[in-house]
Amino acid sequence: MTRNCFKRGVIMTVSSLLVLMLAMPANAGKFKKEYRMTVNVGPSFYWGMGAIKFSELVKEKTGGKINIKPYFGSSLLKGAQLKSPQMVSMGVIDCAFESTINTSPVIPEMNIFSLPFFINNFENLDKLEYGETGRIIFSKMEKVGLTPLAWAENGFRQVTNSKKPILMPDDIKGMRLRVVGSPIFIDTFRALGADPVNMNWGDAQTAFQQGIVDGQENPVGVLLPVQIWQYHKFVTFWNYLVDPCIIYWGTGAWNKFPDEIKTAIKEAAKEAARFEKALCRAGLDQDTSLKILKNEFNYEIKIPDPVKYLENKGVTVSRLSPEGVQAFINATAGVYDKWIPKVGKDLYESAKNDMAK
Ligand code: X2X
Repeated sequence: MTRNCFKRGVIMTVSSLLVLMLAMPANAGKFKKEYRMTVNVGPSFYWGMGAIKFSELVKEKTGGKINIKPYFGSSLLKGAQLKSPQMVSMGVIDCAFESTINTSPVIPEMNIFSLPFFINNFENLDKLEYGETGRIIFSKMEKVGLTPLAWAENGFRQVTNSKKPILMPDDIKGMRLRVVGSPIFIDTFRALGADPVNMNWGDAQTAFQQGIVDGQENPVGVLLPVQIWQYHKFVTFWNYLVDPCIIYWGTGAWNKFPDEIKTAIKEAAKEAARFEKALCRAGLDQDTSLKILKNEFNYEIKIPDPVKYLENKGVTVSRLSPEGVQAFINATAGVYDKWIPKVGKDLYESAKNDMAK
């Protein structure tokens, strides 16, 4: 190719690019065609329904400029649910609607929610999330390149099994239980003398079906869509720890959004989180969440009383006596000795302060 020929080629390419740019609408090119969101569970879970709501609201509030596609079942991570925060902070995945458990490998402070028998009701949880503790946790996220947008929920985790009612630590001894791959779960169930095995959620359902494990622990919003009664006839509602979710975005990309887009996405996150939390709490907080769904979202939930629903499916639902709770607290004391230093003594104190308010 002669020099002139090359020059002409370059000029032509540049000018055709200019023509193309002029032909495009003002915002095209500024935003991606699709923003990918990782979600560990499926679309029929309350958590998954919240993720769908978030993407719908974002579309609506940004006038169609921002399109989020939820990728369910951690499919962007090949099921490796604990990898979500790294991938979002690196910008490989744009955003997440994720459990604090799945975020805890990168932000150990998230384990505050997994201390056994520490936060035991919605009131305490709300005090933490909207108090000093929540503020500290959000600031920790910002330090690792994650921009938190709103607190959402998976819920208080309840234990299910195929053997017998769990009322005292002795009942759980030797039980093979699927737990999530976060190490505090292994420590807690070992302290109770159980035989915990960790596996990703994607593998867990097969393990229930095949009876590889005797039991597992998850909130109502997970127990219902997996039809846990098919595998486990015993559920203990022990609220032994809670699993909030957080809607978050990778900071690198977030900072490039214009302010009006940031505001619209944040509003969408807050609204979707309010809806999703109400789904997860429906029938578990008297009629508070049922009213939110009906009055604010014009939404009639299919299962307004999850406990009764489980009982109707032949599940024996148990609750711990005060002595039972104390026995479990005593049996898991060692978990606090090991995990408070990891979570941070200050954060632990602030959580206690928030709950005392
Ligand atoms: O893996 C689990 O148990 C689940 C679905 O609850 C989480 O993602 C933490």
